[in-house]
Amino acid sequence: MDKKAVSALLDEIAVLLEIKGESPFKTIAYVKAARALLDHPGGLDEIIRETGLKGIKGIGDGIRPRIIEMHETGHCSYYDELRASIPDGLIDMLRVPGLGPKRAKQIYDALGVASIGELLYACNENRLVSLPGLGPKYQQKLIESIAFLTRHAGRFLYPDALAEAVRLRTLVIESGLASRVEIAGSLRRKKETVKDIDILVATDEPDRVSDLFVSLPGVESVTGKGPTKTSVTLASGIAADLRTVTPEQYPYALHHFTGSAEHNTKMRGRAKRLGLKMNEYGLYRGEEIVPCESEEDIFRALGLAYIQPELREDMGEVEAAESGDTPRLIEQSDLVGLFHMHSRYSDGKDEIAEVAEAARSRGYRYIGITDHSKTAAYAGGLKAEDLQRQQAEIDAVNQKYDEFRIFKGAEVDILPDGTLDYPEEILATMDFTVCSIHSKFRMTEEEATARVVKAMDNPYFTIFGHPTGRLLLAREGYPLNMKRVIDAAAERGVAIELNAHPQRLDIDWREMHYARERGVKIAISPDAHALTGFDDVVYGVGIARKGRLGPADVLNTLTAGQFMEFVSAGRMKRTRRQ
Ligand code: DGT
Ligand code: CA
Ligand code: ZN
Repeated sequence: MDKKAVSALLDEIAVLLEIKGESPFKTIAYVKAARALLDHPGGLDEIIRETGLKGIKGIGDGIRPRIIEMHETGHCSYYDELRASIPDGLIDMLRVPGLGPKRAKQIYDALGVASIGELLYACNENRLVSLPGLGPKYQQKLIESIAFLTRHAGRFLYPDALAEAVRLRTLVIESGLASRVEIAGSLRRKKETVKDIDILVATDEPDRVSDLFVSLPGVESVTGKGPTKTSVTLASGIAADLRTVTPEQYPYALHHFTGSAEHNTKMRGRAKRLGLKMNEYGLYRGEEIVPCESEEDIFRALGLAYIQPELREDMGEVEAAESGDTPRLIEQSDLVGLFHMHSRYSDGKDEIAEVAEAARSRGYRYIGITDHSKTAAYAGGLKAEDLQRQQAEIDAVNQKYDEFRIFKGAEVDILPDGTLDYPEEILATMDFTVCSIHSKFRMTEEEATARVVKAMDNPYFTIFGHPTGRLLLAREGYPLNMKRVIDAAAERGVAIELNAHPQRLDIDWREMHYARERGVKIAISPDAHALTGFDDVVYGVGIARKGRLGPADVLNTLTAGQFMEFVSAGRMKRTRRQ
């Protein structure tokens, strides 16, 4: 087991201990050890070899041998013991958002509820309200959470599925049995969540490729094995389909299996109108194949400019390609700077100087530091005096650089009444702000929209942070009339964030088309709480491409000077409106 797997298992032990009602100290010790291990530099092999796990703050004597056992044997007898003493259904219930281990155990003990289905039944029968500390509101929340879970069941976050897909692809390539191997489906389209992995292979030896595929490490079960399609389920729970075609069929198949189904339907309709027939194996005029060596050739044969995979969602991309232009979509290398990062002053892990150096070494020319504002106490929100110290420190670090700049900002809470969480005289000390909602999510669409629009009236509002507050596969956002929000942003010279965290990817790409039309700039932001957060930028770029954004649509392609002009233009616009 590697560091990540061991750390995850320690976290699981903590959860099991909590279900068992063990002392909180014991539980916390495992959570701390998990965290400490993850944060310790280097791989697990290296850490154990160099330290024997001794002298690492957070890893105590009791837990050390368990980690070594996991590392050496790939499992943990203590965990196995705990796990065997708790019903599977009870563990499964923890997938319900908002249901923690303690409450799950309470409901299990009192009502004998031991599965998600039984839990839903018990809620609908109004049985939870009789339990101490649980009321009708909580019961209703669980009903909604279960509905959410069912709706999103069987989907995976993009980076999780991508990592598995890349691993499988590499192994197939290394076999030397295939001339082409590509990840297709929703992963190739860079969708925020995916149902499964689709891998397409061009080969003259389909049987050998299929045999190899089912024997790859991580394959837990084989769910289908036909002449052209092999289906497996991986240990991580993700299903993967492998399709084999001949090298001649490959371009047509690549287009077909990239999808989306809706895009394909549109393309087939177009082919038909041109007197052609299109399927996964070819493009035909009567009996004769229209020869294509690449996807570009296929689009050309249909009188279309090339359409990048990210755009193939039947969101107007086929119509746009009729005019012959392939849009220049944003690339990571277009990003000049990054906004929205946290430092140690609030809930970030690193010093401002470290964040700056990490950004600079990755080629960025500026960053915006945005620690949390005072009301966000759970995230170490900054009081006025902390902010002063933080800004002095930024000034000091900025002194060291000529060609790099740290902008002073804050992630300012938009309070329930639509005011910002700092008074004007404090906001005036900042170069810019990211303003976001972190409290009182339960609002009607009208209330939420009014809250945001009112906040945007404030001249110091620069970027609207993670607009819907959603957490993919875990939590729906608050209801927001995004069209009205985008209109308001356009009128006030406010930018909107595309939060690049893979669980957020918020604003949604489907809304970005309208933002682009209205000329609202989108800031692709890592919302980094540690240096690893820089790695998330690529996911934001992928989603921005799905939203058809080019360099001119993105706020952080501006130079530092242009950005300052953007901020003051927005301020002036709003001051004049007041
Ligand atoms: P998902 O749900 O994340 O797996 O999304 P996809 O797009 O990967 O969907 P999937 O795995 O069911 O199918 C892979 C590709 O196969 C899809 O992108 C397009 C093609 N395909 C699947 N079903 C249909 C269909 O009913 N009609 C057409 N024209 N193409 C389809
Ligand atoms: Ca798929
Ligand atoms: Zn936030």
